Amino acid sequence: MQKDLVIVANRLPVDRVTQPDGTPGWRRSPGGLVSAIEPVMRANDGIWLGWPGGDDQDLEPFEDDGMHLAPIGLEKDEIELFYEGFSNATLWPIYHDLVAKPEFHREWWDSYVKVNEKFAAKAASFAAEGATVWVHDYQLQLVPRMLRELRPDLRIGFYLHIPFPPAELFQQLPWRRQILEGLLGADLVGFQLPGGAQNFVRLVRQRVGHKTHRDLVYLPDGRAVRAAAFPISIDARGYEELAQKDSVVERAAAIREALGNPRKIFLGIDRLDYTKGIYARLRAFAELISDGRFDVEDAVFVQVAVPSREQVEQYRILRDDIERLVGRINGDLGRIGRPAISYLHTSYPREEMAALYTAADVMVVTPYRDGMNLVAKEFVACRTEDDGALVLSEFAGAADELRQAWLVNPYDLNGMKSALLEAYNADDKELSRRMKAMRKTIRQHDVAAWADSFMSELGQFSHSTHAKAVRPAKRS
Ligand code: GDG
Repeated sequence: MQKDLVIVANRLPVDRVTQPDGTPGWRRSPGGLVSAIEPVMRANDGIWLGWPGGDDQDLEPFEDDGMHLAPIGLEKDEIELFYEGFSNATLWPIYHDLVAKPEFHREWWDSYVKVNEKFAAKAASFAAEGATVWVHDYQLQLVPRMLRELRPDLRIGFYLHIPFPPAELFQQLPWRRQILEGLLGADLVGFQLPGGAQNFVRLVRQRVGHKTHRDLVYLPDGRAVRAAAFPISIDARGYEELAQKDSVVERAAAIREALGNPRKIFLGIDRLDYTKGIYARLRAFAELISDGRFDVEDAVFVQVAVPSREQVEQYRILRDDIERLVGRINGDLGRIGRPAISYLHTSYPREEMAALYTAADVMVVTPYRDGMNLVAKEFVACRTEDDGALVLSEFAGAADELRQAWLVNPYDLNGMKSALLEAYNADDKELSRRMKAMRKTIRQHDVAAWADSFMSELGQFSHSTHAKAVRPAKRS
């Protein structure tokens, strides 16, 4: 089964589930990436390769709702060394400003190389002559070069979903050169922001010694690699429609009611990750109550912390820290039936997410560093009445586009307190002016535009006389 378009990502867009009759099956995992890439895949009869989660080994390619998917199994030790280790405890902290201390272990690196080889070999076997392969994210940075060696005829794109760090941090990586060379196997390397692309080009010049000019890297073999920004987005129209569904509107009212109809609801929704700044934002909110600026009768903070990477030590410590803080704040400041913080350690269906976005008055997104942050964009898309306030970290990629948010430095507690207070007190006219502008931006730059611009840029490259043009997605 050879295809003209191959998507390679760490995860498949489905999760393994046990069906009501006890047999194993698949459930589509929600998310912007799937809705962005699905139409391109359909238009090009593509296939998506990735790990389905778990340690099942002998899974065959299959079709799910018209999409071709090929599972790549990871062994138990690979999950521990490649995924939890090198990907999530070495690369993730280095690429996020050292918010946590990265660990360097040679056996983690060895496993990273081995798993990247496995993904590259699988991609090579599914790609037709002159096919386009789009590799995703920090877990697979060596795949472009490995794949290029196996299949020089392919057109290869790579997209990094997280920030690409400045040279001063990246240089700490004992395997920095191999990673840069791995990425240079691609024709087009995409980043969230122009700064990431610039960091990459500068590092390639300094560390690998290739000639560069603006966003181009010239390789000794005559190839040129382009590094550019393609800020990812969401299915804005899909969220708008969801937020207007009767069931969602009713559910939003029920949520407000269940919280005791306070004057203002603050909302945070994040994967439980130390980059997201959950702890500091809850402290800022609690201080506003103890300072007498908010009253628990008038204001409540709903924090949804979606379980994430629970096998990694730092994530377990973070969970304990946050839960201790929430307990202390509620114990000190709450009243009967009126906790200051309503804390939920769980994940929700998309409809419930939309109801929360609609029910909230002030959305608080304060990561220390974030590639983009789709939650901020989803909140904006759901505010079809042009109301609601967004408090957004300057260090989230989304801050480049959502300039009308209350932008904050998440390390500055007093600054965050002022922004929360201003957002709480803003009048309707001010809120509407800001939200209108943000909604316009999100509608114009949606995820379909993101995927189309990456694919059409990648379509400029060709290494084979058989190379096929990538067809743009047919969108409704
Ligand atoms: C990485 C980068 C970049 C969350 N909880 C639930 C749920 N979600 C969905 C959200 C949103 C997505 O997950 C989270 O995306 P973010 O962008 O906020 O954050 P990361 O997971 O860290 O993603 C990030 C992104 O990749 C894309 O390139 O923006 O910077 O770190 O779509 O809605 N969805 C459902 N239930 C939940 O409980 N259904």
